Amino acid sequence: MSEAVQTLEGWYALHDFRSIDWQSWKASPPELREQAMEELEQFLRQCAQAGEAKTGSTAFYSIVGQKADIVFMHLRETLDELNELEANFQKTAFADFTIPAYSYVSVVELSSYMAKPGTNPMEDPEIVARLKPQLPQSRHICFYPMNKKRDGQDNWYMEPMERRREMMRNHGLIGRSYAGRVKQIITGSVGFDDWEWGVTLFSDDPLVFKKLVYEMRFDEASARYGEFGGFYVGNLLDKPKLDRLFTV
Ligand code: 76R
Repeated sequence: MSEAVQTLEGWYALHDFRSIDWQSWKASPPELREQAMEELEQFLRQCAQAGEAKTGSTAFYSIVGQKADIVFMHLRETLDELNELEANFQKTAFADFTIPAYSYVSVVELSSYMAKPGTNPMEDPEIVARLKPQLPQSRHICFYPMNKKRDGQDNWYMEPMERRREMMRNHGLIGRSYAGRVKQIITGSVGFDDWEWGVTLFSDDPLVFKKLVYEMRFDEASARYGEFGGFYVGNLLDKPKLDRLFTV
């Protein structure tokens, strides 16, 4: 049996994708729409409080294309809190105008392929900050789930530790060449959701997503072993954009 890599886990993650029921939105009276927007903003303010208290973080983006219209990405200390957030949102008047489109449950994960031996990673403030990250307010988000292949000769989980470490080193080198232009959050979802990892990228330039993901396709860890689900890409929903989006 190949040796399993040790992983460190941080905050639990929920990516909650919704579509807007535009027909109902356009047909509803202005007072109801106003009430809905107020309750959405109140929900977002509650979410922001977790960030201020450093007990979590929430990002809110619009999604381009027909897979969904908006996404909340929540990071919290427990799965229970994620459940509560889901319910709190459902209780808002705004939620009545949304249709669930997709969701993803995972936990922020760092693997130890590159860990320095003999050190306690939980004593390293940099590592703790990566396990409990404040989500950036970058202009764009990109999310997709992925697996490492288990198919005949191409079985990641049968590769010896040293081979996987070597491949992850090369993967990390490509990633690092994008430092400052992209922030990546890898969340593990084995046992939680339909794929093995969620990949969430933040950048001010959407072309960085395309170039990074493309370059990685040529790297063995992705070229031989990467299997990918649907890609979701979108734009930061700040207050002016939010108002513009829902004005009819
Ligand atoms: O933690 C580290 O920084 C060490 C290096 C590293 C690991 C162990 C690293 C760096 N990643 C690691 C693990 Mn990654 N990553 C992805 C994708 O589209 C694709 O082909 C792959 C999707 C991207 C875009 C990306 C970006 N990474 C992982 C794992 C877990 C594998 C396992 O445990 O078996 C997955 C699934 C994964 C996928 N990675 C980086 C990046 C970037 C930008 C970096 C550099 C980070 C930095 O140094 O700041």
